[in-house]
Amino acid sequence: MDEDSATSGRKKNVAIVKPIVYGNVARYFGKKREEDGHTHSWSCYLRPFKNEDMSSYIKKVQFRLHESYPSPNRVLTSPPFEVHETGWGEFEIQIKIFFTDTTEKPITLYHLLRLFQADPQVMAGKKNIVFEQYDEMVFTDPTNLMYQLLSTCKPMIPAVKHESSVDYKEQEEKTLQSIAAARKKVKAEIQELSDKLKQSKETKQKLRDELTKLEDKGY
Ligand code: SLL
Repeated sequence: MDEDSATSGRKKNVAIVKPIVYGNVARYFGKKREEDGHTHSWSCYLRPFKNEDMSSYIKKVQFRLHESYPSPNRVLTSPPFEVHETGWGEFEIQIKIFFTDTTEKPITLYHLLRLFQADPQVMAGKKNIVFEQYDEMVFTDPTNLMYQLLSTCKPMIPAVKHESSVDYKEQEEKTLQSIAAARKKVKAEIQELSDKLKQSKETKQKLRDELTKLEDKGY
């Protein structure tokens, strides 16, 4: 038996990070549809941030829609993991990711389906609205099987092109800048507090000395 299977089938002290993007695109029909009152077409999706075939380690993805939809539990067992629908209202979609190795706990994400945006082009149905979010799935001490699948993941061929309104490079830079600014602020606050502490200690010492002097004088 090798060392890994000896430790209850898990790779210890290992964390594998899989960046993902999830969200929705939507487009206004231009008017309300007579037969069902629907106004928009939309799709909700989960996809890898970088091009890779997630089907090796994802067994299925379940999108739970609003109860007003027929069979609201939509299950996809292969990529692309997305649901195409039409509707009239916004609601929260639960996205649950099940893994190939069922001992790995499923991950649940929530996405608020967005249909509306105060943009004249979007409101006229001339432009899609894209509302998505970057996130990371972190597999800590993955099972040996998951470790194998996660680390040998292949790209999708041909690569899938996606429309996206988000400039992730810019977002990353901005996030790093705000982290740096926050660090600087916290450092300054720590400095200020330790200066105050030092002062208080000096005052305390002075008072103590004076007290000793007074006691020596017999007060
Ligand atoms: C709202 N709380 O009132 C939300 C509910 C429901 C969305 C939104 C129709 C589905 C169907 C649909 O778009 N439901 O009729 O097939 O805004």
